[in-house]
Amino acid sequence: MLNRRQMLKSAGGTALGIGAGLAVGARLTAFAAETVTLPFANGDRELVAYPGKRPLIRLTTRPPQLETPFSVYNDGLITPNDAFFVRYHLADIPTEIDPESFRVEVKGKVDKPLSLSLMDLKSRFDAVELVAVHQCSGNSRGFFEPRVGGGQAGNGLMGNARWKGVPLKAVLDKAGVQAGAVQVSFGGLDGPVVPDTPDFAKALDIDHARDGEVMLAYEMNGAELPWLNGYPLRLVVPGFYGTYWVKHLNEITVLDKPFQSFWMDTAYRIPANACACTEPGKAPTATVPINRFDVRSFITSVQDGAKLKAGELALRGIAFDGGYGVSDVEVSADGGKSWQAASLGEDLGKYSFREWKMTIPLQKGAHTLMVRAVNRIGQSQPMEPLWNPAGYMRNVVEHTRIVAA
Ligand SMILES: Nc1nc2c(c(=O)[nH]1)N[C@H]1C(S)=C(S)[C@@H](COP(=O)(O)O)O[C@H]1N2
Ligand SMILES: [Mo]
Repeated sequence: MLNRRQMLKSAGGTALGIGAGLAVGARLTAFAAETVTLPFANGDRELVAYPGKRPLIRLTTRPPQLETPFSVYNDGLITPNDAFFVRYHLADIPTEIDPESFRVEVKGKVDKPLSLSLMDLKSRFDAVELVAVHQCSGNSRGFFEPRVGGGQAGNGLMGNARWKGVPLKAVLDKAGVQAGAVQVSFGGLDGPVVPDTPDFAKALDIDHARDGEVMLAYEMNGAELPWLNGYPLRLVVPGFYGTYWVKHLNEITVLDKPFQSFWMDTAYRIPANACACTEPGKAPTATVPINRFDVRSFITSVQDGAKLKAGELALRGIAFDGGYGVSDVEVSADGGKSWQAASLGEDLGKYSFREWKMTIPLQKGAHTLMVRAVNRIGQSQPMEPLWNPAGYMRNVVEHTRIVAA
């Protein structure tokens, strides 16, 4: 038996517990291996290894916020657990969780409140699996012009994993949702250090919560959830931004009124218009809670600024959207004047990264490569970046400048 109460030391001196996968007595020390520079002002970051993680790009120390180095996305369609990004709002993150005594409470407007152990979830419900992209609303925020406040991330606050768990619908059905229910709220084990800071909590509309896809996940890529990704249980909300994917999930409450919380009413809101954008520098007149991903695509095989050999260039990358599924990916090698269809790789499901590939002839000289994706309902990506005050939802067609000799 592994002793999950094992404490580990990180570089900041904070004790961090660790999930399965490490033998009793193992000690990991977060250490700075090297530094990287993200391509915007003040983009210098340390690469730091935390428990259960390979060296990742550190945004903040307390709580740990870690970004995936972009090269990882070229290694395969599934993002390995030890490379998956980490985001927390509140500094008091759990350092000790006993998997035997852990319970998730299901309460509020239900006929029969439940208190479920991990064993209950695994033995009393049918397990489901789904490949889905998880992405922070503020992924790529560091590229916003004019700059906006918040974590100055490059493109590494996203990842694609195979999640396994129990449909939230099955758990709600067992508890018996009462007539008049309108939303379900979710809370986790982490909390604020200062009592005045609002505890992190999110809510979904009742129909969304019961769509059969929203999942209480206890496994990620065939292993227990990494500690920093929400061990032992997290909410998975396919196609929706990461803010709803509550980690260390221990409270599910059915409500007969819309949930009131700083994290729904004030934070994580976007302009209430079709582009979720405002004129740069301007505040929106009306807002709505952030919801589904927009369409994005990236070249992963070539980095901006690369020096290459003229001849043939094999390009590949990833594309994804909020769950309609990517239907087409096009590549331009002349700065957007002409576009050609790329071929799509294996379909791991409509919520997954989709691989694309294309080989282009490469003349000597400087070139600007671009990629854009279209989803099954015809949504695509803007040629010019859209702006909003919180720095959410960047999905501009990216430019990759290369020189061939
Ligand atoms: N308990 C808890 N869950 C949380 C958060 C948090 O601060 N606490 N942050 C949310 C946000 S904004 C994001 S982007 C994702 C990050 O998940 P990850 O750390 O597994 O990548 O967790 C979400 N769930
Ligand atoms: Mo986030």
